[in-house]
Amino acid sequence: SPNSRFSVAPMMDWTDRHCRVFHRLLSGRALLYTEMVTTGAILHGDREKLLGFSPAEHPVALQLGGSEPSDLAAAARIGADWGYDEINLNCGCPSDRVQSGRFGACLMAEPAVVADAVAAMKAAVGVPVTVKCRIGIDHQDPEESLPGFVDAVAAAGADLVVVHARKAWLDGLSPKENRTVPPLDYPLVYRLKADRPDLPIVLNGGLGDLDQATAALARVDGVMLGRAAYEHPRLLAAVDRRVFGEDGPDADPFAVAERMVPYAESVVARGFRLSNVTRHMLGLFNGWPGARAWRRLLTVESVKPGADPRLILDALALVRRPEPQAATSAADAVEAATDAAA
Ligand code: FMN
Repeated sequence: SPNSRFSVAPMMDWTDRHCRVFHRLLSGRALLYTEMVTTGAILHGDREKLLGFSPAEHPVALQLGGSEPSDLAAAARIGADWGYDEINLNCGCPSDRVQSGRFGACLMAEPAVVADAVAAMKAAVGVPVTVKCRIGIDHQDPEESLPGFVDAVAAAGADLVVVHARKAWLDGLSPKENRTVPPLDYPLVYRLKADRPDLPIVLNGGLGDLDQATAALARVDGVMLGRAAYEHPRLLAAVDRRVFGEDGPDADPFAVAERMVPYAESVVARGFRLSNVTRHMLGLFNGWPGARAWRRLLTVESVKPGADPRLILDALALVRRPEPQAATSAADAVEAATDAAA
């Protein structure tokens, strides 16, 4: 979709529906991904809990974990029926639990299996079907294996491929180490794109801010940011203007926080703790005076049973917008350093 030019990555435990509502208030255009949901969970589990989301989150892509084509087709159809705008297949996640079910990054070694799965998903839904992968795993030589993998899934009908530009080393590294230790190789992804003008390719991995993201957009069709977007959500406020060329002011972080109050009220009214919503908002004011007090008040108070969503306004009163000319002042540097140490 045109929104693929900028997306927020699928992240387990992070990009849940509450996080996505928050991110959507910061950017109207970014494509938002769910956490990975396994086919087994969708076929046998509590679908409202696994798949329920708010209309305000659109456009939103459902990421599936699995490898059995008929299960993936059935799960994709259920996802499309729930209103997801895209169905994505996870071929990049390295965790053990995931390997044992034969899905995630280990599928990089089985392009034919992935191609069958993509073909089955395409036959089942009308929305785009996409794949998220690594450049390779373990012993593979990505120069050699990645083009074959990508061409196989494209031939099977994949509408777009997201490439996390590092290998996954399935022996011996934790999932977290697998997001930092294997080196990034952007040039390989750029060449992959240059050789396939008709296949949309999205670059993911290590993009730390919008300067890096927009620079990469000269070479690929889209960028996907994970940790930087989650940890520094204010960067999303400039995406509509800087990536999508829209006129109008960037979303104001104070206004976004205020708009989260009625949303949090609806969540709390359904019996959930306020912290389910506020935990995603802790980084909103990183680098601004009061950011640490904001973070601390929300962290300590919103986990308490019965915490009132108006706590967000109390926390907001502790934050100050930096003076424009003082954006990189010594006071901010101290605040940022204090936050980093906290
Ligand atoms: N990738 C997936 O494809 N599916 C997931 O469910 C998933 N969960 C993640 C959870 C966390 C907490 C993090 C940090 C990453 C996860 N990833 C997952 C990987 C990200 O989607 C992304 O590929 C990776 O973090 C690299 O991008 P980044 O450097 O912009 O963060």
